[in-house]
Amino acid sequence: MSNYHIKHLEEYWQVYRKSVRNPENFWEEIAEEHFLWRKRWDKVLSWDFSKPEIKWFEGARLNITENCLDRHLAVRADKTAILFEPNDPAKEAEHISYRQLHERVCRFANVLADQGVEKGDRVCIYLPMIPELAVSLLACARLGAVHSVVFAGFSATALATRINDCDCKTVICSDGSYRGKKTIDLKTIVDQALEECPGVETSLVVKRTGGEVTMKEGRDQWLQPLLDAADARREATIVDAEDPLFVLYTSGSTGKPKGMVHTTGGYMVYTAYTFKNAFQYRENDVYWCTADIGWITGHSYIVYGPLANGATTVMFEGVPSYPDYGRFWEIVEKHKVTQFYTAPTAIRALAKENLDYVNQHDLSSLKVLGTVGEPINEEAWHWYNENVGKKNSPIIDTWWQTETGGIMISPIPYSTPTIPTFATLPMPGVQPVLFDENGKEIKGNSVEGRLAIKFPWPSIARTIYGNHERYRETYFSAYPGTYFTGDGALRDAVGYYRITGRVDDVIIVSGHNLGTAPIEDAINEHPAVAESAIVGYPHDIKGNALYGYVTLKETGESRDQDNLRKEINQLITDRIGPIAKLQKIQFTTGLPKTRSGKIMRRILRKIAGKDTSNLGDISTLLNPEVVQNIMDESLA
Ligand code: 6R9
Repeated sequence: MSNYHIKHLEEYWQVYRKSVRNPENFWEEIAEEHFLWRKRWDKVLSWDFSKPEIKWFEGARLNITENCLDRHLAVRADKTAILFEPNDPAKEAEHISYRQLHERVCRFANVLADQGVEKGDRVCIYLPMIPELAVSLLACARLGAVHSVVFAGFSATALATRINDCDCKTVICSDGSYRGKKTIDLKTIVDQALEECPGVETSLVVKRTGGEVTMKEGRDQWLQPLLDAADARREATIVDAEDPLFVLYTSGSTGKPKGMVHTTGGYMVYTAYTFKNAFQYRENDVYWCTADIGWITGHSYIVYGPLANGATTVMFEGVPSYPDYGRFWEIVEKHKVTQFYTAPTAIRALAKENLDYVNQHDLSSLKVLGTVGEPINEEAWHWYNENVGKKNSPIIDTWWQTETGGIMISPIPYSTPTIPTFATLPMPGVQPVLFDENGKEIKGNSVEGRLAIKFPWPSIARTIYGNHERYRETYFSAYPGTYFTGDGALRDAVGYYRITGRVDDVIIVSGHNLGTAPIEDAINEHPAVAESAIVGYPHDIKGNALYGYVTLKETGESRDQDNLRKEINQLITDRIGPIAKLQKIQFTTGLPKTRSGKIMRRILRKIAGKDTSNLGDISTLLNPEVVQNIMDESLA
């Protein structure tokens, strides 16, 4: 167990040095000691970042659900695996034990198998944060089927694109969902999406709200009767370590979303190891991550990482503001939560409210506080530290990505001294490097550059579904021989990392990655729009908000601009989802462009952020006069 649980900084450095000296040995020891393999690997790692090709634990055979469920039955069958806290605070929380979860997963897997789902098939899951969501991921994994979860806030068009991109024949959805006071009619969104998805043969519908739905004959079936009739046992399908476990979409700076493919063995080892260490997880802890399972954070740190460790993982259906802004803290108190993991945007939103919402609750059970998704600003960090942690719970600012599968840079709580806004030190086995704009590595400390990783770790995504060339181009071409993250970072005098934000056209709004290109495409569909450009600008709660510059085909004098703004945001809501709506829309007579026709977003970003004192070099602009017009009419 020695290298599984890090207990102090000196030990961190020992483990880290060892992990970098010989990563294969390091991960092999962990894989050997802590997991159930049906067959041992022939080779720990083979890799070539130029192809790119990465294989961990090649030749090994396993099923991840045996690791997350079956093996716990002998030692903790009656322990709560999932603690489900419903949207409605008046309703009882549901404690699902390992035994019960195992049974529910087996039944669900049998239902999927009856519907013809086989190893390797992709299954789309579009569900709210209810236990069936976690169960459906595991049921797919039980069969060796590949889940593709789509966050249930995405629109019908966005859902259809994702279903078609990885050819799902089966969709798991619900009639509706509860979010605070609202009830959302999810089935109608699915029905709309499926009109564009000729390949979908079956949809299984979970009854959650009891709202009225239309069930399409021959395609849609209620899930519950099928579960009731299914056998409660199901042998796990044994797969190769490098067989895909899931596809999860993330925004790119251009083009359609990228279906990141994660495989089984390495993903399991890395998420389990990082869960245990980054959260200093112990057997009787109650761990809560507030993310949605529709994002990577939920996959790795609500489902797989915690369950592989036999942990109790809280799943919360609702929102932080319902019935009031004390909901998170009420849940922490009620379930005596020990590790709490959330996003900076949630912290900022709660910090705006009356402190009584926090102080009314006993938060003394907390031992570790985590954040993820975007850089945390200093003010939010201090608020979290003082009011939630009472300066007694270390904050782990965890940096990672959908592509990395697990936490890459993070303090080890109670070992690594923390500094606000610093993600601090790499996890064992992770080798960060910084590059300058000319592609030269920046060595030494007190430096800033673009963040890349120079050696594979077990949970790195292996490809983009159906587009390996795009995978190579996006991540392995900028700095040959390394994985490029798309983020900027600085390394301080002692070697701590601080992530400074995206260096590409991805904008992080309330922790959600949004590519500018698909939003601009949606806007440009409006018949009155000639052209548009989206940039991010600083926002108190969301971190960044979206500012859209839109030029119209005819000058807008005669048009009702407010109405146009509404129509544009409606188009974005329909094509992508409400998370991508623009906070501000400015109609302009033109967009600043280089002679080669590229929009100079750098300038637009400065204007949107009210930072116009130094616009930098605008001499390469084809139309410098529009810059003054845009500034004069700026909404900022
Ligand atoms: C896990 C997750 C990835 C992007 C990433 C970076 C930003 C995530 C961060 C952070 C600063 C942190 N990001 N964690 N930036 N500090 N602790 O969020 O995955 O949705 O793919 O987003 O989020 O810019 O590149 P994903």
